[in-house]
Amino acid sequence: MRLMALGLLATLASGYLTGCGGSDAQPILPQLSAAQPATLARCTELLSRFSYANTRLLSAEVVASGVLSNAGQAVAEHCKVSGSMNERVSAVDGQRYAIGFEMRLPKDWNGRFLYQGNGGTDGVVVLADGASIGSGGMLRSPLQMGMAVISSDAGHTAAQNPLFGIDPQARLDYGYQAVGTLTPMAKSLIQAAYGKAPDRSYVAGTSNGGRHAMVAAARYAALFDGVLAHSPGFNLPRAAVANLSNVKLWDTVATTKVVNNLPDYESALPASERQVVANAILARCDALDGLADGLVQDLAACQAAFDPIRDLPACSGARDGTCLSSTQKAVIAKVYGPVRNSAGETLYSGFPFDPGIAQVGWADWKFRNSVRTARNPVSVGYIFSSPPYADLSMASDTTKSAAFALSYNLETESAKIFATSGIYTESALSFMTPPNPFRLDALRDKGGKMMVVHGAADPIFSVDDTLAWYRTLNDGALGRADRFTRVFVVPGMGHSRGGPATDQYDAVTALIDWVEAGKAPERLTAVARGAGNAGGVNTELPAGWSATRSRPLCPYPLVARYQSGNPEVAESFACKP
Ligand SMILES: [Ca+2]
Repeated sequence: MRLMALGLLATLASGYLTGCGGSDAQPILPQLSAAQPATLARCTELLSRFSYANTRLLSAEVVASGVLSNAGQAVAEHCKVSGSMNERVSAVDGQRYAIGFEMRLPKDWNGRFLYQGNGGTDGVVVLADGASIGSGGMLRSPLQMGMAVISSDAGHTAAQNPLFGIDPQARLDYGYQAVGTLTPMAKSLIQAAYGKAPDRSYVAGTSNGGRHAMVAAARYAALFDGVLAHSPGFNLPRAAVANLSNVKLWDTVATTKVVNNLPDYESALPASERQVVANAILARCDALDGLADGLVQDLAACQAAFDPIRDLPACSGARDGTCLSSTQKAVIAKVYGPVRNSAGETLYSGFPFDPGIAQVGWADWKFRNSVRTARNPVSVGYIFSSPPYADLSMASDTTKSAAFALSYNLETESAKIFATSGIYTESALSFMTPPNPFRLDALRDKGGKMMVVHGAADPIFSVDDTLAWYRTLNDGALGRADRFTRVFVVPGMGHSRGGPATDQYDAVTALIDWVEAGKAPERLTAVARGAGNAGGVNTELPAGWSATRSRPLCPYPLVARYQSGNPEVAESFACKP
């Protein structure tokens, strides 16, 4: 009866369907039509003929086939357009700011637009081919697929990083306004170049780019039909503060605190000891998914099964790389737990235990970006705090930024990411995170779809934070958020890529199929980048894995469980509760 009703009502653009119980009302979601291809009508003429408010084009040139390549394959002929929007001089710091961008417009266009969100604190117009938006070694970039792609610096240059945070408007452009400013211009430029606007529009990125995508899903649903948030820095200021607050803990177990004249806490938990932790996690959790294969697919069961204090091997004497001191065990348990202030408020989610802790990137994020590089301190101090940190010198002095990290007072300083102050009229939480992340009604009701892909061993943005968000979103959607949003966890994968993981997959095509053909992604096929992989070899793969090992990535909360057959291929697994 319900299926019949669905069929009868399927042509309605909106409305609600109520089941027999009357409590599971679900909106009928419209099906968007597929994008239609077109051919580039003009390129170099755009420089003189394209006009848009507050926009200056700097160049428009034809890029011949083969000038660019990705994964060993030529990128076909396309038009590269560079320019900037909203050029201005800041009254706060006297700096010249603009939103710099490049667009790459394929000669043979598939009718789709992609806003490429970039990582870190932006400031760089990353090549606009879409190859950097997530997945290790993407075999076909969105530009190769035929999408028209824009990439931007989000309103400041590399030289202005991180002190652009002193300028309130530059903060807002970085947070969300660059996406909202550039996208209508980009669509107008596409109209000028092809004679029609894009049929379908997407936004995608990883890390901070994944954050851009999540923010766009909530703020700019009218502009986009599909959203791909990869390894999203969903609560980026909270994650940065949590990471800073852990520095004091690592400091208690670091045996060497300066390497090559720079602060470095690698000795707090070096690679050999991280492998000890990984082995202990595998011993408890690997087989919970039906196969001991070096991958923990059942992440939730693992968290219930693994206790770091009980399960990590304790040193009976000095640390020797095969065991952990009792202090280390306590620090690990604390670092994996949620960060709370003395009032008991959770500032950031905890992290799930996953054998991906063995990877190099884990250490980069947990240790080096707070003390060896200035990355974390300057982001918190200059961009996320209101008012910004007054002493500007730590932007160029790692000794000072490390001291900032070590003296960071969670109780007093973390309040500044929630605060406004004088000319800083939006808090970091306001400009960096989606305004209401649990209500994606506008995206849902237009027929839009969202996919999130996140590594289980991401050491800076916790997949637990992403999963908690999804559970709340799902509650608000009466348990059917999967009709418009799905989250895929990648076991073993670190931040954006790498680790002991199958980290190569094509989420872009899956998203397009969902948006334009109504084909919901029941699983993604992910491949380990072993020897000979065209997208680049992942050097962190365990020795025993097939070079072409594949696994399904399952929509949360389903888990890839081994069924029968060749343990190296995805077909031997099923997505199950
Ligand atoms: Ca397993």
